[in-house]
Parts: sequence; structure tokens; C-alpha cells
Amino acid sequence: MTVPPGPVLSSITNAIEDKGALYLVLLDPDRLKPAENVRLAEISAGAGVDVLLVGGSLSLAPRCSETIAAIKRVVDIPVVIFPGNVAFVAPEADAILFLSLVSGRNPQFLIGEHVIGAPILKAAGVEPIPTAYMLVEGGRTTSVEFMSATRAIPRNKPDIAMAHALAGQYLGMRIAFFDGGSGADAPVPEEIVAAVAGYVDIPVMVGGGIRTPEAAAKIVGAGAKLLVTGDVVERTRDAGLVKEMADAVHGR
Ligand code: 1GP
Repeated sequence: MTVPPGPVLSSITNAIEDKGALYLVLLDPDRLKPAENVRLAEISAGAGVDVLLVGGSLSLAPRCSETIAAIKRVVDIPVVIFPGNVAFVAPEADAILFLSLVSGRNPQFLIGEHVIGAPILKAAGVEPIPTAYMLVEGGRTTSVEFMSATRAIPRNKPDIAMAHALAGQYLGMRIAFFDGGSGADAPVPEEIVAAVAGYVDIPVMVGGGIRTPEAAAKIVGAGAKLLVTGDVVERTRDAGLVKEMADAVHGR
């Protein structure tokens, strides 16, 4: 029996068909207070962002649920958890990226957190979106790399990236997410994005170190269907820039 995609994944798939590529903004409850993230959510939704991600690497403050509940009261675009670990599970979210850190060899982040989290998600009714998560060297040691005790894929090894994404697809994952980590010096190379996008059948998602509409357009031009920014929106809080980023992703 094939498990059908849930409503959020279906809406994302349909929106990709419609728009070509989608723009996702990441809000981190550890970095900003709930009210500040709500403001960024409003700016994002008003500027054409397609999906909000909420999460990060640590969850030092137990604010994920509170932040998501507050965001859900003011925006109607999907709110999806981007978890660093099982502590991020929040029943208020529409869905969660059910990430397996396939670029690493740490069983905790390949399957361990998932076994703890799966029954919690089922009880909470949060849709899991099975996602192959791959770190790519971004020029500095990222929080994810340190917290997961894994190594990133070298920037000059598209063949390694391709094999990981295909393995994720063959394991049934629905998205191949390549991340340079928040604040990466440089985004995931276009060569990697193009090589993977031409090789696998699942949508390629890219994040980490994307700061300009031009950089976003290049990554989408290389074949990314889902593009994530966090840091630049958080730092600038500039609705005009968010709109320019959204337009670049949507090819306008
Ligand atoms: C990090 O891909 C996200 O996991 C976002 O990265 O904060 O650098 O935009 P930035």
C-alpha cells in the first residue's frame, strides 16, 4: 500500500507546479521572542512567502509551541516545524519536516529522534513530511554540524550529494534538503543544486547563506524548487527585501 501525501505536502507539491518554486522563511524561536517572530511572519506572508518554517538547532527556550500558536493566529500560510531534535514538536503546527540527517552517520539523527517523536506526532495530529536532510560545507562550522557531530558534504563533490539525495528518494523521502547551515559564508554551490535536481525525482530544497534576490534566483535557476532564508529576514526585517526575494524565487 502506498501512503498518500498529507494535505500540507500535497499543497506544496501543487504550489510548485503552479509557481515553479516556493520561498520559505525560517523563524527561530531561540533567537527572537514570540511577538518578534509573529511580526516577521506577518511581513513574510504579506510579501508573498509561501511557507513558514519554525525551528533551529537547539530549542534552548521552550518557545516553539507558543511561537507557532501565536503565528497561526495571524497568518494563513502553512507553518511547518524545522526541528533540531524532538523538543521542537509542537501540536499547533500544520506539519513538520521529518528530517533524517542522511549526510551524517549519527544514528540519533538518522532514526533515534524519530522513534521518540513519531508517536508524539501521531497523537498531536501533526503531518510528517519525510525529508532527506544533507549538510553541505558552507565555510564555517555550523550549529547543526556541531550539535549532530556529523560532517558536511564537501562543496566540490556533487557526485556525493547526488548519491545521498537518491538514497533518500529510494528510502521514500519526499524532499531532498541541502543546507549550508544558518549564516553560511556561501550558499550551496549551483553545481550541486543542478547536479542533484537533474538526477532525482523529488523536489530539491536549498538553504543557508542566501542573502540576496540574485543569489536566490541563481539557486532556483539551477533547479531548486524550495528555497529557504532565515538570517537575512531576521536581521533586516525589511518587507521590501522579502518581497524582492519572493519575486526572485517565483521568477517575476
Ligand atoms: C538554516 O537554511 C536555513 O538551516 C537558513 O539559513 O539563516 O543562512 O538563511 P540562513
